[in-house]
Amino acid sequence: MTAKQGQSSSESGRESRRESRSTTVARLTGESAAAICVLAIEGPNAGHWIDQHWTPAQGAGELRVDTIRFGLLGLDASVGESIVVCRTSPESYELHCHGGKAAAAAILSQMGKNGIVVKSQQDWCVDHQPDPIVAAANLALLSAKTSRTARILLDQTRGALSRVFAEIDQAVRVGNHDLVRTLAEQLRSWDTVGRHLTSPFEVLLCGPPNVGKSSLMNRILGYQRAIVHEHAGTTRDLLTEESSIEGWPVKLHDSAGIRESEDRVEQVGVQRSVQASHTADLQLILVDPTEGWQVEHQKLFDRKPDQSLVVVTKSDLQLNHNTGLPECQMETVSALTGDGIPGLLRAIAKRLVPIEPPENQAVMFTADQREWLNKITGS
Ligand SMILES: Nc1nc2c(ncn2[C@@H]2O[C@H](COP(=O)(O)OP(=O)(O)OP(=O)(O)O)[C@@H](O)[C@H]2O)c(=O)[nH]1
Ligand SMILES: [Mg+2]
Repeated sequence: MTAKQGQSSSESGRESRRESRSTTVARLTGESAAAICVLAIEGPNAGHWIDQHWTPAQGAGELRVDTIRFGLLGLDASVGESIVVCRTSPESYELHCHGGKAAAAAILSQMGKNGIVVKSQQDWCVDHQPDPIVAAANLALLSAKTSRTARILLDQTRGALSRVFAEIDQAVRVGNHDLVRTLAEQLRSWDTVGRHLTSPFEVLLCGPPNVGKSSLMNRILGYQRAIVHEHAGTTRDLLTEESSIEGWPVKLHDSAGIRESEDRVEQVGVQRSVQASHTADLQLILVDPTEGWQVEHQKLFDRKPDQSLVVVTKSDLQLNHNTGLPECQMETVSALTGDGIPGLLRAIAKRLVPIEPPENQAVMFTADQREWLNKITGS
């Protein structure tokens, strides 16, 4: 197995490379709605299809390579879409259309009816990028949620991981085991952040009832997502919302307050809170200063001390009944006034990503890549 095989390569992608004389199209921009969507069309019939369906706003005649022109795409008598067409080579064009889902879907559907092969982004990336790691990075970039994660993936599109994989491959061939071990260790040190470049960190707000979990969730999100009430046991289920903290993608979970209860529904809610505590990347254990540190706090903390951050809430009440708190990093906040929230967000980010990968750092970002490294290093 070679370094390049340390990446998922699409069989169908290779298949489509063989049918090189058909005319193909793919959406290059992400699936979500945006201002602009870019479609790439290439092959012997690309120019003919554009001539048939698109009228430039000014001038006539052939669109020269490396020129861009605005015009109207007419798919049927009633629909006219303003499109910028860019001819990138004799047989390839980019169409820049409205970024809503409907515009691109209508154009792709029409092209499909006209015999043009509509490809997935994955197949397009594989076809146009000989390095499968770079192709995977291009794909991953489409689902990056924040500019911080996109920056790290961009480094991989420029070959950062490919270079280190090739170095490891070479070191294995010549039997330089020390170098293999060193490079593998360096790569694995970025594993946590690598696993979250395309999927968010899971952050749980937990603790006994009424400590202010839902209020803090709302304050972090900036709107009233969860019901807040003085009645203890208000939240019964896990409430999940995606957001970003200091540029890292997170899934925030508000949970039912953990306590002994006779109420069957509340018991299920509590079980879900405990389960979520097992899987969270970080649990914020909330302490109400009027109640202090309780046995439920201790149980949560003992389960995963390295992935816990203690947060004393309701600082506006200016009470100090925080006896028995563990000796650990602690943040103090008021969801009511917003006091301490910026510091809490910084602390969360620091716990999730203690050190940000520097520029051009190789970072593995798929399970295939981690598997390849395990195999080649025999671990
Ligand atoms: N003074 C003050 N009161 C707060 C603060 N945060 C929450 N509260 C109050 O504490 C009570 C409980 O708040 P919630 O956010 O519902 O607490 P919870 O932990 O989600 O409660 P359960 O869902 O019942 O487990 C409400 O009356 C809130 O208004 C705060 O920062 N300051
Ligand atoms: Mg609640």
